[in-house]
Amino acid sequence: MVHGLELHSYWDDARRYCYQTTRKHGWYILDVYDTGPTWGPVETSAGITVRFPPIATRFIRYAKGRSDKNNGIHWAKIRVYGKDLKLLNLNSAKAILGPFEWANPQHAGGFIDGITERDSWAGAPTIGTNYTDTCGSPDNVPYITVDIGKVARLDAITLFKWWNDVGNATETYRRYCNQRLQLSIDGENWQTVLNTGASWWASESSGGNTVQFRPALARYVRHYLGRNTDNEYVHFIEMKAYGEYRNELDLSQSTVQLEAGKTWSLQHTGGLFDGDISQFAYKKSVGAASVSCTNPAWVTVELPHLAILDSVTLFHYYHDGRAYCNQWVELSTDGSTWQKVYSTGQGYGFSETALGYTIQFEPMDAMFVRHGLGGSDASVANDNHFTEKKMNGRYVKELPLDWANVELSSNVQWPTGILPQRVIDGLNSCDKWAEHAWIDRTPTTPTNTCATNFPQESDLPYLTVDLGRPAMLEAVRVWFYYCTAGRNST
Ligand SMILES: [Ca+2]
Ligand SMILES: [Ca+2]
Repeated sequence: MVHGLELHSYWDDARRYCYQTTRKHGWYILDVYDTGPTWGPVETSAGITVRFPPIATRFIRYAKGRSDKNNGIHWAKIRVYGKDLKLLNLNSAKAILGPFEWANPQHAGGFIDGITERDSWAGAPTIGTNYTDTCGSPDNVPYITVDIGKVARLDAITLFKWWNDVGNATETYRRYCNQRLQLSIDGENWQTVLNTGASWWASESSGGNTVQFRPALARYVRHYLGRNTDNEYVHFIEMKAYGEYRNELDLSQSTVQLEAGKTWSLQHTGGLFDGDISQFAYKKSVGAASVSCTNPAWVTVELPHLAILDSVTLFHYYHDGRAYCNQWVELSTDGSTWQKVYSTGQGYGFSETALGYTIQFEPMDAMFVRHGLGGSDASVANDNHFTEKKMNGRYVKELPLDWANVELSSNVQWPTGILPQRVIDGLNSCDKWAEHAWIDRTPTTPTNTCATNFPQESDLPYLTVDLGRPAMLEAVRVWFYYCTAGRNST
């Protein structure tokens, strides 16, 4: 998985280079940097940093033109940032053959048995002489669906087929046409990440061929495969997936807030995370009375740490198959700015079941998850029941700051007694405020507003944390003086 490049060139005379590009050449599918005919940035000893969303890749091509100082083209160094791909364990996966006349339908599992050797073809799904594809109709292409068993984030997929190392009259190595690879969360809606059409795709070899795509959530992977350059047989040998299974967050340390002004008939907030969704579990969970499709009530879960979430599953009372109206879910990192990821409007949502309802979305930072719920279509009462919540994602890991140093800015006079390292010592007690970084601007500015105290951004006091070494940062959390209620900083 690669997410950044550092491109170094000759830089001593502050030159710039044009026509710098990682644009597609042949089968390269991703362009992460392209200056076109204009000059790129002035070169320095730091090089040029290019950032992009993570993608699995093996080859990086970097082309460049002349500089604005002379005709010379100098590549000095390339640094690549990322991490190795992680193989997904497919032990619980099932390979399901499409409706074709397979030579050996009993060997469907050979597609995901971990064996990639060419000679293992007889123990892996094969279409034999009964197939007459000419790389023509895409409707007549054999396929296999792999049900991974649960939703995972997939980063890349490697496909292995029968390959030859001796060549033939027209092709050095065997190639296959009509290849498609599709991903799906639910087995119904598919995202196509490879489609060769009638063209021959990449040459086959013992290492297989890896399909490159932006990381995607999927439980089902479907692979279509046509004939090959040697003959009309179709040999699926193996599929390897790279990525990670979704991780269920431990919510036991969360806190819950119930919307003010509503009539909460049940307020057992711990019941939202106790795993119990049995028929009378609602009595030991949370519910509001007098709700309706125009008068929902919300529950906010505050996670113990910032998390990167990719789904939320909602459980309500379901034992009579009821549906609830006016449902929504929104996420926030600070509890004040919210992003909606689900809404039924004032209408009814899904019919409730023991599976709950899972809302999937692109991985998103969140510390607060708010869920609104109106009344139900059950005739018994105008109340609602939140019985359980589950969330998938991961908590953001705190970076140890034991190599770090704090430096105070030199554009202001800081009070004496400040111990800058206090800012990263993990403690934020109110009685130690004078030892943390602080400054009082009142004597020089009689009017206490942000505009008069700090007319220029260059007047602002600041501190710098030197982490001591480079790190991939995902979030920074800052505490200001909070020991007097109602204070805001700008
Ligand atoms: Ca195999
Ligand atoms: Ca529960």
